[in-house]
Amino acid sequence: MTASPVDLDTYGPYGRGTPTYPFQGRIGSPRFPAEPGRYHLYVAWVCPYAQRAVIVRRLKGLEDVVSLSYVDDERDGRGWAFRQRRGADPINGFDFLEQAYHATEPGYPGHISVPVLWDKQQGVIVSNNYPDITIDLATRFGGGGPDLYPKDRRAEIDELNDWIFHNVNKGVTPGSLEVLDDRLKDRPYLFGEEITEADVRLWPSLVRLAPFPEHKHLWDYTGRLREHDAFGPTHA
Ligand SMILES: N[C@@H](CCC(=O)N[C@@H](CS)C(=O)NCC(=O)O)C(=O)O
Repeated sequence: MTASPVDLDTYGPYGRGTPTYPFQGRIGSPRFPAEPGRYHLYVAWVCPYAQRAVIVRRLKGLEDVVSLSYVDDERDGRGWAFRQRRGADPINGFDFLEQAYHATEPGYPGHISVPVLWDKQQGVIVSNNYPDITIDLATRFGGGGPDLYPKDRRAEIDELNDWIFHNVNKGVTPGSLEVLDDRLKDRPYLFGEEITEADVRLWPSLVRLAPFPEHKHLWDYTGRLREHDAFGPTHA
């Protein structure tokens, strides 16, 4: 089954609730061991926060380890839903993503966000806390690809990620593109020769900006990642 079409007349527009993060399980904890095949990602094609999880899954070669599906691109008052455009929910047959929340916590009052990491074995949400999801995908299942969160650079990566959140992800602040452009003048990625979690945090915001070729290094960097097969196919 899938949800009926978006119907703003009947259901009104989606009303964003207060962000709450009651689901903050971690892969690798006793409750959620890092077992291949056990977890599923619900993401939205249009959501840059969810896009990060898609990128990391691909970078680490986890396509056969963690399954993934998309909610529809549009919402009405019923929130994220599964429709024909992106397909039915292959795991639970839900029509609406809120069913995953209510299966986890009956009467759950918070807002319904993507990405969601779902535990197929216990039938509950592990996490909807997007920064934890990418870190856990990057570090808990082995997998190939770059070390996105190298132990000796975690503090620096966390610090830059925080800056990226406040100066780019939430809206570009004056001067921030110049700072990034300067940083990238002598390196292909934010931390040097290898892609890290910081690049995964930054790029989904950059590809949504109007063209900025005056920031040549940053512009080239955005194009470089666009060519990367873990990044490019995640964006229209
Ligand atoms: N701070 C965000 C992080 C993730 C996020 O923004 N996801 C968006 C889509 S890009 C979402 O599903 N938000 C829920 C909402 O709009 O109520 C949130 O929880 O809303």
